[in-house]
Amino acid sequence: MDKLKIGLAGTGRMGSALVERLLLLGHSVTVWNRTPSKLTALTHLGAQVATTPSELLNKSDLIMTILTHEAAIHALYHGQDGFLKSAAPGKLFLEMSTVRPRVHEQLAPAVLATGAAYMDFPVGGTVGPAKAGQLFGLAGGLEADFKRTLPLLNTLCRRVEYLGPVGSGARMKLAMNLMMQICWQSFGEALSLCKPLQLSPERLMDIMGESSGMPHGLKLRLGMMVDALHGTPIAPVNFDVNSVRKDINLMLDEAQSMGIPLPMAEMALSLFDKVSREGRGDEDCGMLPMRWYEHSGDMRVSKRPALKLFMGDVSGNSYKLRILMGLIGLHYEPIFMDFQAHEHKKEPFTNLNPRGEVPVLDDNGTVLWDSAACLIYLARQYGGHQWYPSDPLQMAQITQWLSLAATELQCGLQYARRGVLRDRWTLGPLEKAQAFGEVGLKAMEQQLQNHDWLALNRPTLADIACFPYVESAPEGQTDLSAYPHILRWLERCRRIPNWPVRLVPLTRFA
Ligand SMILES: N[C@@H](CCC(=O)N[C@@H](CS)C(=O)NCC(=O)O)C(=O)O
Repeated sequence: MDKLKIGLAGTGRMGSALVERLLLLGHSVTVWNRTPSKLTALTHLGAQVATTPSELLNKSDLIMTILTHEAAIHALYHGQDGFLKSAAPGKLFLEMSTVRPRVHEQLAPAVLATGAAYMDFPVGGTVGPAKAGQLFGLAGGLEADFKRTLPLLNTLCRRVEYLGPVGSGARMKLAMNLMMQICWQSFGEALSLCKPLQLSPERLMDIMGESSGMPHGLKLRLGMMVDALHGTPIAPVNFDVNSVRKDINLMLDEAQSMGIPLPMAEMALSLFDKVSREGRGDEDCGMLPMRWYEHSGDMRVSKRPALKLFMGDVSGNSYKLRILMGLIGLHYEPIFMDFQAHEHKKEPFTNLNPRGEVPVLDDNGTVLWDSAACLIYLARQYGGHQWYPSDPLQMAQITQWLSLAATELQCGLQYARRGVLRDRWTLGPLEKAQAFGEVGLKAMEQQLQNHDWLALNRPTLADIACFPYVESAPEGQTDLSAYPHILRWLERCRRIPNWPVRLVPLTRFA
């Protein structure tokens, strides 16, 4: 194959590996990077340096660009010294960044107007395969351009696919990466199920490697995973956590524009986001399953700092959180607010909750207020799928009752109770509060006529959130004897193992 004058802009990990490969193949390679200091190592290998993108264009027949995001591509092509500033007849651009298809669809016409040709050509595979010419190339553009470039592409890739017009390669790349990116977490979860087996890292990876669910990319890294389990972090970093987050965001944006939900990708993103928030965004994404495995002790009793619950002893909203934490078995430090001294209406408490109300939850510095918000957080973070599953319909069915607990039960039953016990009439006289509370009770009674639990067919956050103010309704002079199904439901709830009782005995008004 003829040696070509090739320019490459964007000498990150992948760009540099490609330059190494091209030089090895004997091509004349000119490089440009926004940060010129990153070019030194490549010049030692024989690459020439261009000081501007337009200089790179002048020195090359084929220009490869591989950048981290859309804004960088825009600047490179449209910027002051960018590629689009001069005519480029006969040249060919190969845009290899992982971006959404529309980035290519928008850029291609501007490139064609300069007389050059344009293809999107993202690749599967990371640094190792790039250096060894073992990538998987995904091409979009004119078929004629693809055919004339194929000899070169074949020297970079173990397989090359032409997928259709400009943007098609990018679409396939997002789809392929989606499967890879969600596998990290499932691998970690699978490993954590094996923990009681106490296998050596070598044996564990050897057996796991035989699973038909093991993706190719992960299989290639099993050796590194063994090292990681022995305490050696994966290095050099091939694909970092923040790059994964960027990719999943692109997938989700693309899917949204097509009206398609991607629930698995969404869940994977939230887990990668969490890792990044912990300051580990630069780590190789392969560390994610390793850490999941290592730290997947029993979440309820691990040595993590205890949760803090700012609460009141007669507070029904605090009681909701106590119930859930009791059922999950979560340890927490109770911090009782001095309501007589109005501690909850002053700093420093109002810095935690500007509403000046309990409950407030502090999970190792993450502060949340509002009982419903705290219930959802605790259920999802520590309670598995039992209390608030991630299925959209089931979530909504439970949330209906969280809403009823926060409106009719709180502003009806609770305000009646507070008026009677404290002579504090928040939204009007007793009868008004009682009447509003009865709207909630009637809805519950109707549901419980045919169901044991308020939502789904098992106890969930719905039951936990509604319990406290229904149980204490007699304190607000609401007689529950007209609601036999509710009374039986209260008993059913109390019989759930570890269901905590109220801190202050019920005062019965009847
Ligand atoms: N929507 C809030 C309501 C919280 C609330 O009303 N808390 C009461 C105790 S149960 C409180 O702190 N009241 C103090 C006050 O209003 O002075 C939630 O669900 O957490």
